[in-house]
Amino acid sequence: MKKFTYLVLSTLIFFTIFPAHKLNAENGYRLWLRYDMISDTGLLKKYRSAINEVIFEGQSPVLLAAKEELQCGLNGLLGREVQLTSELSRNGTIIAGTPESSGLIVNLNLHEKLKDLGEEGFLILSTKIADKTCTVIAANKDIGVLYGVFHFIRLLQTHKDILDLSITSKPMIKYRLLNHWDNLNRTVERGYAGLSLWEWDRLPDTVSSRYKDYARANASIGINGVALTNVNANALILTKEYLMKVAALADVFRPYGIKVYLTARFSAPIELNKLNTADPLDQQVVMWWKNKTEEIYDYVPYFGGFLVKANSEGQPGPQDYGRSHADGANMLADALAPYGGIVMWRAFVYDNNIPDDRAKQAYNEFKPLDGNFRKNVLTQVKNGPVDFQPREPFHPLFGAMPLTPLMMEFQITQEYLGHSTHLVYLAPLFKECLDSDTYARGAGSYVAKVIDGTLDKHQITGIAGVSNIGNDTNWCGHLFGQANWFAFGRLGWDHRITSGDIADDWIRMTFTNNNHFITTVKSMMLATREITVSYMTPLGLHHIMARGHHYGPGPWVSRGRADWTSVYYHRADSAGIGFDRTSTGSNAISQYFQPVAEKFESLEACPEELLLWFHHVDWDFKMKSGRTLWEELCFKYYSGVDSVRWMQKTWNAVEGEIDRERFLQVKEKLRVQEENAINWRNACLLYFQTFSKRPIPEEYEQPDQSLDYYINLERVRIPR
Ligand code: BDP
Repeated sequence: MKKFTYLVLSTLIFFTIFPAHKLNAENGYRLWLRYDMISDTGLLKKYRSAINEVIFEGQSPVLLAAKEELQCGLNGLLGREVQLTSELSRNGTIIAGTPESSGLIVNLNLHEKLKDLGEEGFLILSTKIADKTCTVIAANKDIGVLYGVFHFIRLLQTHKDILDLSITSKPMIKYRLLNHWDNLNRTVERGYAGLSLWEWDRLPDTVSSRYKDYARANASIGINGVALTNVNANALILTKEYLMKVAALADVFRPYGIKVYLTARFSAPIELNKLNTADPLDQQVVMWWKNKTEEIYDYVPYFGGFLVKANSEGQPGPQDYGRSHADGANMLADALAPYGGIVMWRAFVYDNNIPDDRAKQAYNEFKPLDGNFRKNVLTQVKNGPVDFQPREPFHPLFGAMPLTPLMMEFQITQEYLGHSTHLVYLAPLFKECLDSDTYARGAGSYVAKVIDGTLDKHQITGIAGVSNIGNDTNWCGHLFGQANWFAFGRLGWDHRITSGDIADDWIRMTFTNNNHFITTVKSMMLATREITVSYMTPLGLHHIMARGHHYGPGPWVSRGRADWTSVYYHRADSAGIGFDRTSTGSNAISQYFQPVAEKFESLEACPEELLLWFHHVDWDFKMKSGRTLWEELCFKYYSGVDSVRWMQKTWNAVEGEIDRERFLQVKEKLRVQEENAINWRNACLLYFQTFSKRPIPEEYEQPDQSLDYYINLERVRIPR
């Protein structure tokens, strides 16, 4: 008995000193939504005197979620219970709501200010009402209030001034989705963060509390849709049993403004109901999808629509019946239209049987279809013409289909960028594409303007990111993978924000507001994408990763279907290296508008970072640096490795400025990243050297293993 009392007492004392949430607080689970008390006492005092009470009327699920978040954020950050009240009686009152939900807000006559903010926008205003200082978070619709609340909390988390606010904000893109490539058996295609979050076997009876945290995280960065399932789709997701599970998830997401989308396997009518065709012009098939769609909306009234990969990499599609992508997309679009649903039809199509350059195939197939799609169809285009490489030029379809809304598809999961082991901040990659000028309607026709609809006046617009999320405690496998999820959401809301500003917010919210930490880590993050390009695929090289898993180097991959090999892409020979896509080669360059095409065509004008993407270049070609191409290649690979070592030093310099747990997690990953970068460098240079027949300049540390060693490593390596 004595022993028992002792145990209870000691447990009690333990948990008083270390509250439960603190115990596992720094394992990364909380992402950027960490609401610990502000440690800067001066600032805390300021905030405390500025925020006394909250008036938050309204009972809709979205408003209740917003209220809960605001309370939770304020209580945590201010380290005291913030009073909820219904009467305005004190200075420092936060008033949140819409003109419909809140009597105070309706009386403020915000009509003028709200009128351009649409359904999701919000305003945050410091003002005086009846002589009391107030902060108003107002929106036209409930969901705008939730977004406003998250914005306001972010201001506190990032230590911004909150006394004189006049903020209006609304998303630049309408559909902002995560695409989960999650299979029903919970494996995740190209997922490196554990299993799928969706516990299909337990749903709908057991609804994990994690789903709500996932929804909160998404809403906090403006994501308003999730495609739950792999684009390589399984028709079973469309059965009643699974739809009930989907409905349970949709119910959790709905208060956070998040719609659920499903991937539609084109042959589902055959597989599920034994129809003898899936021909999109067959009336039985048309009816099947109409009925199926109706059934889905019965279970999931807040359903968003279908994401489709068809006639690509072996997936079924309309071309199996001699029909076009437009025929297929339109058939689904007609089924969804009565409910306001959309079709996201992917343009990622290519066929090994077509001898043409793979980089050209999507354009060749889709451009002629411009104008043939229904109004509720978006064509979802990957950022580059091949496949999510560390660097690609922008996809030539951007700007080339003025009558069709094109949706951006980025890959957040790092399939070709070191999985969840390498620290690569992707905002600069996303921005590089969005900020590219297509010249489609003259100078200033940026990819971003194609995507946000302003270039060709499209109302429905979209952006998708292939998720890097799994059931690992820290969600993304690598703590810095969280920054890529965060950056994707923020850019979907407003693509004008800089990579640096996004990193700044993320670091402050995720780690600390300590200036030394922020400047040090931010400078590292901003450099990482270029560093990775340098040790993986410098100067426009691409798709030279190991076969299948794409983790390490595999420039020697040569067997099997041509467009899945590395030799197809780098084309190294005794004369030089690179894929000639100029008019003397595959002429992929002709798919770009002028003067972009002209620039890419010219060996002199082509940006060096894309040189080998577009040109087959002599080993002795003089680069801008004065080095030959071979020397430049060596220089890039070596500087890539050196830079990873710099990243390690940079990270070591912030030791002690954050919790040990997360510090060590990152440090360990950086160690592996250095090891991998050396492998990349040595493997690629030794392999390309068999063609160039030139030495690795002697000032560099020489590879200590043979090419065979690296080739063997590729075969045995199981990526972490
Ligand atoms: C490639 C991936 C493959 C995907 C495909 C796609 O290797 O797993 O299914 O893209 O986007 O990058 O459909």
